[in-house]
Amino acid sequence: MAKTVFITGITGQDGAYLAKLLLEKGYKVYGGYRRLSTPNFWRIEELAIKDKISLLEVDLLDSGNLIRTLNETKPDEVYNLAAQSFVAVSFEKPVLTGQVTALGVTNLLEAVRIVNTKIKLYQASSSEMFGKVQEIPQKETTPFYPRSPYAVAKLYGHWITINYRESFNIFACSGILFNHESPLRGIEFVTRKITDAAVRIKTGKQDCLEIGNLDAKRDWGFAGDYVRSIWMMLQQNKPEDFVIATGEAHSVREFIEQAFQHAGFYIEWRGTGVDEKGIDRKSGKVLIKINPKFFRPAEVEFLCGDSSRAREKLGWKPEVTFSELVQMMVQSDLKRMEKNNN
Ligand code: NDP
Ligand code: GDR
Repeated sequence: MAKTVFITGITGQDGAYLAKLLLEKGYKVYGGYRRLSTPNFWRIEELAIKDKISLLEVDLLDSGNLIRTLNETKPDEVYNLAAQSFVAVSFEKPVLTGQVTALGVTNLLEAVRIVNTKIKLYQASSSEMFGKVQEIPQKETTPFYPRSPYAVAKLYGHWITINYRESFNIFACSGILFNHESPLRGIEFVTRKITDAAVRIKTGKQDCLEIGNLDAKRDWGFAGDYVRSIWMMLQQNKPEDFVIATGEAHSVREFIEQAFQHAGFYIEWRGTGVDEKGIDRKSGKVLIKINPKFFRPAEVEFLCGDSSRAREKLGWKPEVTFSELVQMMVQSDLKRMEKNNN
């Protein structure tokens, strides 16, 4: 019989890719979205799956709403992808971030505990929990050192998931996913901000890109590859936590250089610190400027994961390389620009 799944955060990047994957696998998919004055379904529309998903208004902050949702949908698997997921905003809205990204997980776990402890649950943990890294590369046993209210909230979500697994025998897994990007990435995150700007500058719609810390390094993978891993985690015989990463770290600077190259610009760097600028070699124009407003009160300088456990036990590996990812994102933004002319 076809399995049923309930996904929180269906309007986000991972929600869209995961729903597509599970529909292809024959699941009946319920997707939870927050009520907004203007619906935010562009990702599931872009993947042409909106009509195949049963969409439900669900908020992680409302426990009764979650209990009723699980009672009505009777899922075999629940994927908790909803969160206040933007690290920079978490410094401005630390309480809201804690309510949604931390306590929201407990609300959902309680709903599982009350409705049916046989439901399998996935919790979206994050490499941000490693923060000021205590070991290179980071793996499941690396000690955590969160550096933002977001990361602190995710750490709570991570441990409460483990606690419910140990206390109530719930099949709950936590995936410690490193950064994963795609053409569906939110524009506020650095990769999509860069690819969107490169295309806008190329088409004369923007003068330059204002950016924060150029030297932060991340282990960037492709979201399509990463949602495969989270489904695999729930198909195991016993619940376990996994690090998911490519094992390669690249800087924001490198991401800019490659993205701008795909848009036809060769960036040369001049100056230092906040005065550093990225200049187009051909025209001499300044295309990249530093704006300290994009610096974080506490930064995560370097993340690079070791996903050996997932590769061995799940048989997972990433398919898309860093260069392919950058190219895919620029090309998709170019296409969007041509289509919408904006
Ligand atoms: P997005 O920011 O794209 O999506 C987050 C989703 O959460 C959106 O659908 C958002 O709804 C929803 N949401 C926010 N608040 C609530 C709430 N109170 N109740 C219900 N839904 C809510 O994130 P991603 O898809 O990139 O990430 C998915 C999950 O994985 C997140 O938990 C994120 O923290 C985590 N993660 C992501 C990584 C990445 O690199 N992408 C890496 C590691 C972890 P709306 O559209 O209305 O805002
Ligand atoms: P991150 O992603 O904080 O790693 O969290 P983000 O793309 O926001 O930042 C990555 C790095 O780039 C630096 N940076 C900038 N970031 C943004 N957004 N805007 C800028 O202008 C800019 N300039 C430099 C940042 O300082 C940082 O070092 C993402 C989210 O998806 C989380 O939800 C997830 O848990 C982690 O990835 C893994």
